[in-house]
Amino acid sequence: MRIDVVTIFPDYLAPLSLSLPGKAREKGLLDVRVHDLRDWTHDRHRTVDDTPYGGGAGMVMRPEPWGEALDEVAANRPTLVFTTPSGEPFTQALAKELSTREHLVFACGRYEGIDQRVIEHAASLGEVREVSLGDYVLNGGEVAALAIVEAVVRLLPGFMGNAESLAEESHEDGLLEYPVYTKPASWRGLDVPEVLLSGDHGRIAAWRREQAVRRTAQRRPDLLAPSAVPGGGELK
Ligand code: 6GU
Repeated sequence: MRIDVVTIFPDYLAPLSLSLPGKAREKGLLDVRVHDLRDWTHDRHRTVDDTPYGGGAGMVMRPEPWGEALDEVAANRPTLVFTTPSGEPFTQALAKELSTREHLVFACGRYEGIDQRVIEHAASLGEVREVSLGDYVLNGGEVAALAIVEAVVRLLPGFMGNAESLAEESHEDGLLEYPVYTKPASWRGLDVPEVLLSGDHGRIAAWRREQAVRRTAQRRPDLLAPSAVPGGGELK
């Protein structure tokens, strides 16, 4: 997989060469490149933003540098991911979808966002996804791009050693994961649930399922309820 990230804070993306993505790079599964949007400006001050038409607070990212950057970086029909709090929510399902792509280009928005014509133009370069990490506001899309890359890269075939550890995770079956324990069996007066020491794999599986459902009902009832959200509330 090839990943390009365009940002005005390339240093923010330094963790991409560490940890999980770093491992995938070493294995030759992944080629990540980070680009400074200002390299596609032509004025002395390397300007990337201006005031919004129609008025209002904050600054909007100008279309010209983005247009030139994306034309260059997105030459071979990639999927283009614009990170924005007004995007579709990032989910494990979307991570899986993105993990099937040959080339991802991340465009990290800052300020109040990118001139909408850039997103329109990007649709002529490849598939466009506007993606949000969740219902809260970050200063920019860089942290979102980091999170998305990490979630996607660990799904690349040949990346994770243990396919089972992927299958058992939170969200893989539409439920949060059950609580986990390791040795010692008793610690500061707190005991590991007896069933987990029983060696009875049927009982253990049933207990884990029940715990997962209980935890999901408590913390994420939206995942259990048949809901108004398209595709929401189903268990796989
Ligand atoms: Cl992708 N960007 C920003 N700026 N804030 C966010 C976000 C993205 N996702 C959640 N909050």
